[in-house]
Amino acid sequence: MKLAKILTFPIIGDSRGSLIALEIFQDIPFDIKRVYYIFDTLNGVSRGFHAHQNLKQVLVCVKGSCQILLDDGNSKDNIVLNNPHTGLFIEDLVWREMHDFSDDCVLLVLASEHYDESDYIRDYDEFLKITNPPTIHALSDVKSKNIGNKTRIWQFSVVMKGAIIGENCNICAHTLIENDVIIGNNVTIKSGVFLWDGVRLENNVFIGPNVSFTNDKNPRSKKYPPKFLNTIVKEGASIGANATILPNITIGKSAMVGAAAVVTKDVPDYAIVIGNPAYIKGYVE
Ligand code: T46
Repeated sequence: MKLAKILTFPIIGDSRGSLIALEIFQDIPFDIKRVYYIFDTLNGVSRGFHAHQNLKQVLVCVKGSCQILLDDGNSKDNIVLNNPHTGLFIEDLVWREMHDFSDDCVLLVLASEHYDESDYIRDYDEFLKITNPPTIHALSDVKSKNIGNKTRIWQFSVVMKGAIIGENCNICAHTLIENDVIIGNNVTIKSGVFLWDGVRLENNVFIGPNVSFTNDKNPRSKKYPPKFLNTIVKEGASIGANATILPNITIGKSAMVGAAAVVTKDVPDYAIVIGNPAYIKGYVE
């Protein structure tokens, strides 16, 4: 979707010159409560760097030129405003930056609300949180507040309070994530996977369906080790369906664990392991 909504205003011209009239709800798609203009901007200065929660505006460069960057948190658009008959309509929750003002630039702004500093979102990370919140299915039980932007958590998943999950992850239905678990960005966890205390998944890791993690070498009912052993899956590694990963193991960067493999020792970076016990069959390119 193109972010820039361009309005073209009719020019009423005669032998004396030109005139443009802007009427509410005819040329401007909202009730105008405020008008301001930006001019004499110093060379090399940029402005804006914020979004609004509830404010619609039309920007018209009535003299000179400037460049406007729009960003809705997912895509960006760059628009050059350089004439008085073009308006740029900016809706709520769009990050805007104004660059490259010409010396003679006069930027007229028509606004739908009175000035209200509390309506500004001036922090870009906060803006991304608002525009790209995690999607948490109503049928999941998610207690953690540490879940990154754009992450999706599906039905019948349980995520405990202490778990930390990065951005843009996909946590499929029927998964369990305990407290002492850290998951990076862009991680995929397929259904039937339980991540016990001590599991660490770095960015871009793929965990196939029903992969079994473990965190205790001598499990006995109601007897707990002082600390559960860590399992570390390094950046970009993939683990195939039904593989079993014994405790205290590191799976190296971009390594590939075959389906149903039983991993009993560390897997080097880029190694492909298969079988029970898993052995190195080769290396990924
Ligand atoms: C926007 C872009 C396109 C007021 O007191 N009343 C006002 O109506 C405005 C717009 C600003 N101010 C004060 C607030 C600041 O102390 O003027 C100062 C400069 O404002 P700001 O730094 O927000 O200016 P820009 O050029 O970065 O942004 C302005 C608008 O504020 C904003 O809503 O979308 O132009």
